[in-house]
Amino acid sequence: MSNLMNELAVRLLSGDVEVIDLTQVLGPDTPIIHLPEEIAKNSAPFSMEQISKYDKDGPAWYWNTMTMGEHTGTHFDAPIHWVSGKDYPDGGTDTIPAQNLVGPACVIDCSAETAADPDYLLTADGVKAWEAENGEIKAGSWVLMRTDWLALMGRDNFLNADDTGPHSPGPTACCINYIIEKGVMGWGVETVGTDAGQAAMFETPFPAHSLMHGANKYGLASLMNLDKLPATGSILIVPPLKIENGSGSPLRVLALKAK
Ligand code: 23J
Ligand code: MN
Repeated sequence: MSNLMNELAVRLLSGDVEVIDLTQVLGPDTPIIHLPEEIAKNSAPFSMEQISKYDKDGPAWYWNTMTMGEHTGTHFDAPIHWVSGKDYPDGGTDTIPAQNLVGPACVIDCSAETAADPDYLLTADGVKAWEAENGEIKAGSWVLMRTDWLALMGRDNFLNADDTGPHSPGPTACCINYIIEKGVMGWGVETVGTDAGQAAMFETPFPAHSLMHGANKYGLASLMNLDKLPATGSILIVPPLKIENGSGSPLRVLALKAK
């Protein structure tokens, strides 16, 4: 085992193991979800207030106070985020076992389908087709849906909303049930939330939220750079802030990948 860590250290230092950043910049222009005002309250956008900048308020230091919702930008969804996961004693950002926050990634490329149809839904059959090419999804893996969404829509049209609501890709309920059966750790996407834009209207509303969190599993939203990862073989590092009783948190998402 010590050989393994030594080898990893050598390969990180030589650049044979690359660190890929899957995180969007977090700032006032970071896209956030917008829920219909009639049904729900919305989250505060990101803002920052300067405390000092090497000036009279702090002569040698620069720092800020930040305000934002837990589900802002590239962020982690904990099981207690959803009512279906509310009773898991290890389902909050402070109680999730650290061992669950580093693990292998399976990247399913849905970029062509999404470019053709922004409401594209990944099905269980789509996942099975990926497995036929790349091998079975192993228990403990993260499943990541690559859509190249930021490059396709830009920050300004990230929600892609019209009078019929937001239009962005996501999973079907069958897809989520299938990966839960496989024993996955979590589900990650490049869109604003883990569910499709139209998921409020599904027969099982918000399946990535209700089913995943109901099974004590995790979500990642607003990822980017999934096009830089191989279909299998990368390791994801996804620790949310240790917020007491937190439902989620912005985070830096990193992946390790052999060159
Ligand atoms: C609250 C209500 C509905 C949704 C969400 C949050 C998210 O997408 C989220 O960031 O978890 S769909
Ligand atoms: Mn969220």
